[in-house]
Amino acid sequence: MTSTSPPAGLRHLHSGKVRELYQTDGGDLLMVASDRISAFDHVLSTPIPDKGRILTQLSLWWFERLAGVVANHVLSTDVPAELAGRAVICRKLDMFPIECVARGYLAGSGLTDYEATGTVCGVPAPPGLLDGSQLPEPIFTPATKAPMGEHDENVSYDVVVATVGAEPAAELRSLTLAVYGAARDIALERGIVLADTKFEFGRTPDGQILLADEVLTPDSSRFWPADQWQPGHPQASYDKQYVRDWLTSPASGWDRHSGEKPPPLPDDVVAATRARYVEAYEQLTGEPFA
Ligand code: Q0N
Repeated sequence: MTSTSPPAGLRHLHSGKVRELYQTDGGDLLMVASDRISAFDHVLSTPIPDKGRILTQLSLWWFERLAGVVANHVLSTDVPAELAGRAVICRKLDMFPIECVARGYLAGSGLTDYEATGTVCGVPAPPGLLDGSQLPEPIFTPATKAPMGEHDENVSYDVVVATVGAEPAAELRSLTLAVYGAARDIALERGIVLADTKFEFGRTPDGQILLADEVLTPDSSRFWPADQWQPGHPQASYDKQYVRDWLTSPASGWDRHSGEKPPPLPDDVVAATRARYVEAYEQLTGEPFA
């Protein structure tokens, strides 16, 4: 299922790389996950069958498991039949324009920053850490959303304070670290290292801060198989490794720095990638993906 035709009569509110948001007649939102996949900052032309359903169901599982730590924006999964399993009705919130990132391990832009400055996005870190090392304690490394196709920009905590105010900034940091810590413990029990993850929060009219968006999926997080975790080199991506390996191999004929669009994926890469999403779902939840 890959269709992104707008649900009948609903007002389109926001397009992400792989998700669409609509406003319902009642003023709530309909969030629809597609089967699209992105790699190297491109949305690929080949969908991954069931990806939208897998990530939606995984996010719902997490929301339930984390309900004691933070309330969330989900209202219902009662959606039009053609969107079954890959859409949710959620509360329309006043969103904080901040990507709330928690990092427990060194990777990605955190690693790049550490190697250049010895700090991780402005937060001091001890010397001697390697690619993939666990940090002494999880840190909050906020970012602001970049236009599509660009990387999010890491910002200092002071910028968060200047953007949302001191009290909300402290609450966002504290919630981000609390949710990350709870999710990291759950994931590790299932043999998965949750290296880092990104949350979005919004506020209700009465001032309550709720966890929004889709959470703790391979699209918003780095998951590493715990039994293969070994600091000192890049950890294999749980979900997109086959896609990245093929796109950077001579077989694809594509140069990621050419400015050209990536080519369509071969069937075996699609199948292996779908299997990785299913495996992430099943390993985390302990349930078969129906
Ligand atoms: C919403 N995005 C993704 C904030 C926007 N529950 C909600 N209510 C209102 N708006 C949104 C949600 C959700 N989920 C989420 N756009 C609108 C883009 N983010 C980027 C960071 O800043």
